[in-house]
Amino acid sequence: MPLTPQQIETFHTEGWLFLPELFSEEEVALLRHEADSIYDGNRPEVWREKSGAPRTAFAAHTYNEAFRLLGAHPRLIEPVEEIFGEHLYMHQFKINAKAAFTGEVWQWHQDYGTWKRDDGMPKPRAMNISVFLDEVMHINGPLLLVPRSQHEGDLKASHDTVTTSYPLWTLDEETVTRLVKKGGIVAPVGKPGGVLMFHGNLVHGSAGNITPYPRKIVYLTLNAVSNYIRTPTRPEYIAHRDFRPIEPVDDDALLRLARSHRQAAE
Ligand SMILES: O=C(O)CCC(=O)C(=O)O
Repeated sequence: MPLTPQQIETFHTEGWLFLPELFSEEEVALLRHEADSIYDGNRPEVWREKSGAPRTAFAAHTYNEAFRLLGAHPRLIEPVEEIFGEHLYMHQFKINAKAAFTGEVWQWHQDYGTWKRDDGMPKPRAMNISVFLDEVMHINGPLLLVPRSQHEGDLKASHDTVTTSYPLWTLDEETVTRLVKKGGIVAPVGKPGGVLMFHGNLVHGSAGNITPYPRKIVYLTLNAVSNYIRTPTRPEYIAHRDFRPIEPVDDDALLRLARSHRQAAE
């Protein structure tokens, strides 16, 4: 379903857009189940918190059928193609766990800050579009966004390799305070199946999760094909080198797979 002109305008002004219930419970239940079995395995693409709990699983679309279909799903690819007016390839794919009781912080940052410095991405013509696999609540570490901060461009950042297990180019407190004074902070919440898209320069982060409620979110980082990365430094499974345009699958492909899994289990 194409974005409405009003949604496109909101995205350009505010830097983010939330689309509730874009995926059904049947579709999301399969993804949740597959995510948990990926976390339970010991693939090198699964990164862990210092406690050993899963933090993120990279590149599941390359080895798991349900996530392959999600990574080429028209409900995710088409809105981003509409914004950029160009075909897209997958720059990064990750399933962030924010595990119950132990999920750790994501420091304040802009995604493009890392894509530019670590991967040599020329312009902020990439963005994250994310799918909630669990209910995201105000209490279980939702994403915190600073609306309209994308208009500030690429901000000064420093490489934080110590706060968490995942190195990130992060913003200082003075910068975040200045931008929050202007734009405030929002925390989009919603049921599993909701989709959040946000501009590559939108300032965001998330707090730790000390509740018994896990908060899994899948992030597709979709990059305009002409904006392919020039000087990657991170492993292939974190910053992909396959720049071929994504060909969307059928809209019901994930639902069909969910049904076939269910039948096989009965
Ligand atoms: O999942 C989260 O809480 C934050 C993830 C994030 O900020 C990112 O991947 O850039």
